[in-house]
Amino acid sequence: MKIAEESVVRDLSGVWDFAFAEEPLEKLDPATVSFTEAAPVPGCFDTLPDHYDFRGCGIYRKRVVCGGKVRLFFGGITLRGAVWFDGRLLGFLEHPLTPEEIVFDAGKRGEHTLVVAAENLFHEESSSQFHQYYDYYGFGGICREVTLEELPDCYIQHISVIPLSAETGEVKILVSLAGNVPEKGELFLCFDTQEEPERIPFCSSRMEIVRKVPSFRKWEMEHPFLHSVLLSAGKHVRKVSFGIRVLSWNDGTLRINGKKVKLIGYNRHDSHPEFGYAVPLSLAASDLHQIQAQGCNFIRGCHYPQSEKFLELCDRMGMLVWDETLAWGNKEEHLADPLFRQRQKEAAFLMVRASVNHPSVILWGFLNECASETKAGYELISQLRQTILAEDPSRPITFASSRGTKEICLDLVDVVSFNAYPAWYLGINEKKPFHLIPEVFDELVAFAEKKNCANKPFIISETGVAAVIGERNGERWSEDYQSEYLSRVLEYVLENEKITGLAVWQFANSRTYSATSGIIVRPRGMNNKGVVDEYRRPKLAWFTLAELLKKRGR
Ligand code: ADA
Repeated sequence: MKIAEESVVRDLSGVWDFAFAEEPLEKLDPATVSFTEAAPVPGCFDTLPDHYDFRGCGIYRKRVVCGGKVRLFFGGITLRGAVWFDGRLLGFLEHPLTPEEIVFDAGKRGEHTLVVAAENLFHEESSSQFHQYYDYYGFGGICREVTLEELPDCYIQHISVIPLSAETGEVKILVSLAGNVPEKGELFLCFDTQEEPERIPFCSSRMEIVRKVPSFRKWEMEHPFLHSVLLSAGKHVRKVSFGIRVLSWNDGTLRINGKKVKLIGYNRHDSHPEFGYAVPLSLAASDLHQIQAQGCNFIRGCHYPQSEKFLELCDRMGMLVWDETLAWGNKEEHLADPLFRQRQKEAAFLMVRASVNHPSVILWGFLNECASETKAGYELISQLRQTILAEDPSRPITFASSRGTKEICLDLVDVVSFNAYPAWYLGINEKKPFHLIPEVFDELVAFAEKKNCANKPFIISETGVAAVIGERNGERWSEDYQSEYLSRVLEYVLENEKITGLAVWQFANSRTYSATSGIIVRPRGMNNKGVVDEYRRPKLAWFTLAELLKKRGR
């Protein structure tokens, strides 16, 4: 017996009708908008010549043929979104660059009008999820894919596959059904390595199924083998891919299928001056290939959830990823704000839900460099930990701290991660304060040990210095200074058993703003700490690190 093919999910990418308005989302009435332009989806409207750097709302319209119950999926909208169907407001999308979906009744099958507005205005109240001061540019648009699926009465809402054993191939499959779920029914399940599907009776909308994948192969960095499982409930059929790899992290190291790994790689913004956050998949693939060919195995996806397609590439290539919710340097008043908290928890839930089946994701993170030395920080971090654990207990949890020895949340993480910039923000009165590298990092390792974290892996989640391409005078801002600094950091990490990972800040220069509080800190409106520039032209450090990694057999 064969089970039916996967249900059709339509990708709505392409050219949409477009209009720009200065009003905020709440004031928009799509009925009064005249759509005189066209714009690409995915795309960021403020990278297009006619609307370059504009702040307001990009309003996108598409006619779609559908009916009945419909699921609209948005891979990532910035900075906020709203969705109308035939003029009816379906809801707001409040989580920038985070996968969100809306299920609604589309009425009679036929042609309908879908309008999606993406607003890139800054809101400075403490509940806001994207503040102007964040050190990455607030591009606006429908940055990632939009898909549409017509759903049957009872449908599969979510499937997560948690690998339990890399020895036996045992996995736990969590399935949730939604819509008009019958009191009793039957589910069909079929792994890619199975001939005949298995019938599984159900009497609830949530099921937990533990099975051994027949004739399984492990997912390993060198052999990233993927399995899939097809599930059908009535007329709805969904398939998900997953990998069989088990993580462990309780002896001060990180292990994949029992093997110790040293994480070496980069922070990478999924952004580009010409595309904003709508980075073409081929560019992402080229970045990953370069990084892997250099001898690295690790990407910290800073500072927002990574797209499904990016993670799929990483799954296939055997790259390891730290995935985190969108945030940056949030202050105590943000962390204490009930709405900010609620949205961060929703964002963590949405991120884990969307990406839980990607074997490449080996760490969940959130709240980069927040006020984690405060009580409000402690409370929110603890709540985020609970939110993530409830969805996925199989991966370690971390966040990048910039609070040094003032940090108070280390008991809430599985992996200790610190961002530190010796030789850039520190030692500014010295010409080459490279002696600070071991001093600063040894102190942080000792601090973590003192806080009873010796059994937790330790990661340098950011370190780097800026270099303006072409500048070769050996001083700060030059390629030589960056090259020397990063090669010393890399040697230090490779030599040091206590350090499990390094994510250099950063792979490519990324767009931000020139000034913070009126002081010019980011020449050209770029964060210039990339080892390649924003167009991926390598700086000296790129070659130095490649050589060093090669010499170390990586
Ligand atoms: C921080 C932050 C990064 C970037 C970096 C820098 O550590 O997490 O996003 O802003 O500093 O370049 O200063």
